[in-house]
Amino acid sequence: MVEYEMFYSNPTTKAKRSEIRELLKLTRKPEIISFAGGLPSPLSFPVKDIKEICQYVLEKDADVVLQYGPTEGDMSLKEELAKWMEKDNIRVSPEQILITNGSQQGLDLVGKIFLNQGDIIIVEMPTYIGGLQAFNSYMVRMEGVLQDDNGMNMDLLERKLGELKGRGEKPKFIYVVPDFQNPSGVTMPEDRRRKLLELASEYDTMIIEDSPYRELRYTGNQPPPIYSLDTEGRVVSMATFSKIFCPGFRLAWIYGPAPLIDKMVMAKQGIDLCSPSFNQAVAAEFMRRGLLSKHIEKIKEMYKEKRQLMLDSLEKYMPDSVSWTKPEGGLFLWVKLPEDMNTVELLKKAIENNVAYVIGSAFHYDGSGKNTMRLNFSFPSKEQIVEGIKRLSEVIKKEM
Ligand code: PMP
Ligand code: G9A
Repeated sequence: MVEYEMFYSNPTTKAKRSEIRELLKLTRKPEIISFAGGLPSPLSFPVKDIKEICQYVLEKDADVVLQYGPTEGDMSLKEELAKWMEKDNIRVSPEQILITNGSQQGLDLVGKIFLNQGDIIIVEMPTYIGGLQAFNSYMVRMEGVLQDDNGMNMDLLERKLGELKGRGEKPKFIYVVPDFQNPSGVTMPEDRRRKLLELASEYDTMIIEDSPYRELRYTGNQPPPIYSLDTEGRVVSMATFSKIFCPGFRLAWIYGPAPLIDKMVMAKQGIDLCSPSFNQAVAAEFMRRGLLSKHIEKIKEMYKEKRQLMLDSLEKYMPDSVSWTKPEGGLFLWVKLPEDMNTVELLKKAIENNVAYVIGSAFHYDGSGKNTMRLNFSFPSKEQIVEGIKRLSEVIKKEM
């Protein structure tokens, strides 16, 4: 027998499975009501338009759309994206955009161009599990900064940066999900975004702004993207088609200072040569026809109702000692149980009762947050939201 362990690289030896990806297998069972995965509602997929556009691009451009494409991404898609982002005061040339296979690849590319083993990065507590997984594969040291209802706490960040400086260390970057964060659902207001930029400048570090949910605002006003406030070239940002179109296309884009995008292009060449030409052509045509903004309006209507229903159901069924965030957009909210409760233990019971969530500790680089959980409200139907929250509340009450 071959002892494979002897051959593995250090990152592979250290690697852990994603709790979400594992849970997704389980929640495919039809009897389980899943608040786990961050999946769009399948009812939101614009199937008819996609069918028609597939036919159109094949008839018009089969020789191009079925061929390899440039690593940088399809120019007509990048032009559409540059135009699209102008509404948020983001001014980028197509050369500053790289098309990726989901933002998940963007996170890996950021890791590839910036991270050496042992480097320090700063993450939110809690933060997106896929970010932790991507950056952990570069064997970095993570430092966490707690969030409050307005995202990463800037006083704590300042203290952390000061502490690190005192030890002669500088983080490579600060990773934030500023809009309807995954997992907490909270949004960073403009003054915090400005403070974050100020601190990044003072301590000479970079900011990675990961924003898959910005377009999905159901109430309140949108603060400007961090990228749009940056005057020094310290921000690399990413956005994705996954939550506003369909994740099965695996299409996203990363944008930032041209020299950094150029390094990421080289890194991507060694990974997959290019993102799928066909998917890019369909997405570009979807945008060209003005369908993306119409589609977003439609899904916002859908998710706005679901969010409200989940908030109302929590209010109605949860015991008083349980609290949760009230996100103004996105796909998630974050539930806190009393300190002495453990959502890892509770998950087995929840699943026995046919309801699932993601344990909060999965979103903490240090495994803390044992009394927290993330709930998704976009994927379940309205009936499932009410019934699932009822089931979950019963499981929690029994455990108290
Ligand atoms: N970043 C964040 C914060 C996310 O929530 C997700 C998806 N859940 C991703 C990145 C990856 O998305 P995708 O690869 O589908 O674009
Ligand atoms: O891993 C996936 O399927 C994407 C969803 C991410 C999430 O649930 O945060």
